[in-house]
Amino acid sequence: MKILLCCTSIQDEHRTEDNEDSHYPLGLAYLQSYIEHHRPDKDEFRNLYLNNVDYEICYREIKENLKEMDPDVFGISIMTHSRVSAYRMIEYAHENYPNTKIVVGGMHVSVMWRQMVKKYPYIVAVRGEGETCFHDLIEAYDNETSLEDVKGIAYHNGEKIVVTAERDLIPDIDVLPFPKHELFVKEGKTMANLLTSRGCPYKCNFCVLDHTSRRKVRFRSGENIADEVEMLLEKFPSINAIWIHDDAFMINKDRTIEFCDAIINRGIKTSFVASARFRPISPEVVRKMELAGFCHVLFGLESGADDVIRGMRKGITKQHVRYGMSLFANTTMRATAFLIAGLPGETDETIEETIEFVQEIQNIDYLYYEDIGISMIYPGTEMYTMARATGKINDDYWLTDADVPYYTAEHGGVHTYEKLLEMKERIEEGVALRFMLAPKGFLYQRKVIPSLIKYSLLHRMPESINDIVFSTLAHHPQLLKELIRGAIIGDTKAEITKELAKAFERTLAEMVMKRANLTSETRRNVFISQCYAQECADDILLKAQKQRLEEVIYKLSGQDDQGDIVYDKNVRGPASLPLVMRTNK
Ligand code: B12
Ligand code: SF4
Repeated sequence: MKILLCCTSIQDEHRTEDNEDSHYPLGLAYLQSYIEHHRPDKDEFRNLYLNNVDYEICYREIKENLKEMDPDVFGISIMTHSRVSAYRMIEYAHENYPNTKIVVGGMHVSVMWRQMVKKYPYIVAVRGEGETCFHDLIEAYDNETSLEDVKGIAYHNGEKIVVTAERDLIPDIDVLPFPKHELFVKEGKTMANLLTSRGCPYKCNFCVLDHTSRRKVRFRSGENIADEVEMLLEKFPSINAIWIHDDAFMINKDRTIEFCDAIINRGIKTSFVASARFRPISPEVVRKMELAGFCHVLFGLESGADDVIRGMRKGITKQHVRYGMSLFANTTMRATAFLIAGLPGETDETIEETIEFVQEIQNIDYLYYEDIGISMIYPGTEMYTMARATGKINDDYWLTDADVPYYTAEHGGVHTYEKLLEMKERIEEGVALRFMLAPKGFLYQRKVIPSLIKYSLLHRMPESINDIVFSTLAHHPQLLKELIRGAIIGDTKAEITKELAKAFERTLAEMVMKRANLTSETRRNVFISQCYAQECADDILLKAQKQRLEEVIYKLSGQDDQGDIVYDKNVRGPASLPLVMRTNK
């Protein structure tokens, strides 16, 4: 069969710009590899990753591929943020390719399948995990057998919506063939994505993940994951980091250790990044992760206010966070956090509590926020149920082309959008920008300078930051001219933003040194070299990890059993640069 798979544009302001070296849809990569594995040489595939391109490009790509391929099956992966572009393509395919079967799946469909089949009675919706279901569906199409026997789907039979029996989750996910990374990992790409487990036992009030995994956690074995990692590094030599996208990567300590051990024992040398929870955590887990090459862990903190944390049901307390951060403070790994402004229970006081708490944590180990979101309502979440109970939003909302709504009073939340934005900006200023003018904060946050500038030109920023942007522009009239030109024609060249970022950084660095009283030549030089070191952080991190692994391998080989590798906090470099110390000997 000819199968065209795709995911479509995410709504404008949530799109990331670079599609080339970004994350990619493992779900689609898993679907294709599963079918190719179980129906060898039977099908012809095309698989398009279009989340991060604008609507016009997305539509053009899909139309061209439909035309060239004239597929038997057109499958679309849909997130709530990409549903509108998906709707357009469903309509287009139905109108222009009436013989093509349209199948939809993904997070949004797993929740809203009934409404979708009602809206488009000619589609088939796959509910939840897709590999075995999509396979059985393709078989049914190929053999022209009834869809009624395909568990886990919903469709319209001309009279009514048919909902087939629920499909069991794949019990042992080690049996799945590795996802087809090569569809999305092109030459020169530096980051690959990986799933080591599926599912999360929690149900945070803003999260929708239980709809695909039903709160059951399934782990891959350490050896099976290590096989995939080895394959990735061998096949794509440009990769220097692997990003783990599990729903709850560190949820089981023994399992995390098993995974790390498999990586360490095989001497695999790469960096890992993972999203994670602050609980469960232990010194041993953290130590093993560091030895395995983890360089960055992104925690879901969301709020630093007791009431909001309790309300979101993440199962963590501030004490867990303090403990987790103290374990990271002695390592070379960077820990950052996601924060959300405006979750249920948010008030001016809880915002202050969050700022105070993050500042407290920053004294344990500098915690930079990964993103400060404004709480949004996704169907299938507890927040949506709360909002729906007010009568201000209902299931029909998702059938319209309206943007995914923020949790505002207008949609059943509490605050206005302006208030939520103000809350977000207060957190931003309290936990980040205020520190931007202190040496430590500056070093940590240099990577955000380009977005800071963009943001500063578009939004209200703390005076100090705006002043620096404007004084930088005043000293660089050519850049200012280019910026104005770019704004007029709606196309600012990337080099201009980069150059401006550099100039801004120099002005900012001067200001930081002045404020921190780094006046002597020596102190200035130390700071400047710290900035330089930060620029080389990735390189240094990789080298340090290599060195560390060599030590581990040395230790594992039995020649050295006299003590642990420990890191001396006092000799850590600026911005958490790894200075590996051997002690205990
Ligand atoms: C990697 C990732 C991305 C990537 C790639 C997206 C993609 N298309 O896969 C990118 C970076 C583009 C992305 C973007 C966003 N993401 Co995202 N992302 C993820 C993440 C962490 C992993 C996705 C993944 O690989 N899952 C594993 C695979 C195996 O599962 P799957 O994709 O669901 O696919 C399976 C089934 O759903 C089904 N299936 C899927 N598609 C199809 C299609 C067909 C035809 C069939 C039959 C079956 C099928 O079969 C697959 C195999 O079992 C998930 C969280 C998670 N753990 O799922 C969030 C998640 C999908 N993202 C989410 C969100 C909200 C976003 C944003 C829109 C956030 C925002 N507010 O800005 C952003 C966009 C902006 C930005 N700045 O990046 C939400 C989606 C919620 C929703 N209701 O849609 C999730 C669930 C996170 C969460 N906990 O809320 N994301
Ligand atoms: S812990 Fe993470 S994955 Fe689990 S429910 Fe909460 S936000 Fe979702």
